[in-house]
Formats: sequence, C-alpha cells, structure tokens
Amino acid sequence: MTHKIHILNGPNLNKLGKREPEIYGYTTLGEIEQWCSKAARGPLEFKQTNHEGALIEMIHQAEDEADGLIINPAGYSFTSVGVFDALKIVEGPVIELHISNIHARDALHQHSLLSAAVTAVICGLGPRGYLTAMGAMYEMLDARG
Ligand code: DHK
Repeated sequence: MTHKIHILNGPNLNKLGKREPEIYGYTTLGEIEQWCSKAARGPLEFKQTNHEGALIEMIHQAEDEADGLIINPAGYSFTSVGVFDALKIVEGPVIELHISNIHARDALHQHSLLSAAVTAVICGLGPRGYLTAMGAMYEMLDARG
C-alpha cells in the first residue's frame, strides 16, 4: 500500500553534522533525507525551517495533503503553543521524533509540550530514528487500511 508522508524538521536541524555532534552525531540533514527517500513506500515530503510560523503552515499543509506526519520540532518542542495547536488539528497519525533522548538531557530539553498532541514519540535512537519513525508510520497507516 502506498502512503504519503510528510517529515518536518524545526530550527537548527539544518546544522546537523556540525552542531553539537556529541549529542546529535555527524550525520547531516541531507544524508538523513537521502535515507528517508530510499525508505519511502510512496510520496515523501521532507522539509526544514527555522521559523515557527512556517512550521505551523507546513503542519497545516501536511493535514491537507499527507496520510501521516513525522515531526522533529527541535527547540519548539519546549516553547510553542502555536505548534501544539496546529498538531491538534491533524487527524492522521503524528509521530514526534527527537534524535537525542530528551528525557536524559538538561531541564530545558526534558519536557516536550507537544507530546500530548501527537500519536507517538520516538527519541534517543540517533539519526536512524527517522527510519524507525517511517517504519512505525507505515505500520500504523497499513493497519488503518
Ligand atoms: C533537537 C533539538 O534541536 C533540540 O532542541 C531538542 C532535538 C532535541 C533532537 O534530539 O532531535 O531538544
């Protein structure tokens, strides 16, 4: 079965590979996008923005166009009621994804406001977590028929 997935990435993830590699590793966002494109079982949109309003509009677009949404909201996980409200609008499955294990991090990065608005949360698997999230998303969408 083919399913259309949108994968959205929030602020500073365009700097993966050189940003705090001891936390996020050396893989770039471009490399992650290539892995995801190869793993896709249907149309895939893979996007990144450093702007909160743009991320909210991307969520609205996913709600209109995608069967499922995977989002790494990055820093907005801890601050954004606007992103929370946008995620509540999405009817299909939403996976919140973090490269790092946010629960094992400093107090600022421990509590995602957004987790209460999503279907599932994956964190701490490193960049490969994107592929885990895609597999889980396809399973959920297949189960829906
Ligand atoms: C990425 C970020 O930019 C941080 O703000 C989050 C998340 C964690 C990640 O692990 O992918 O705390």
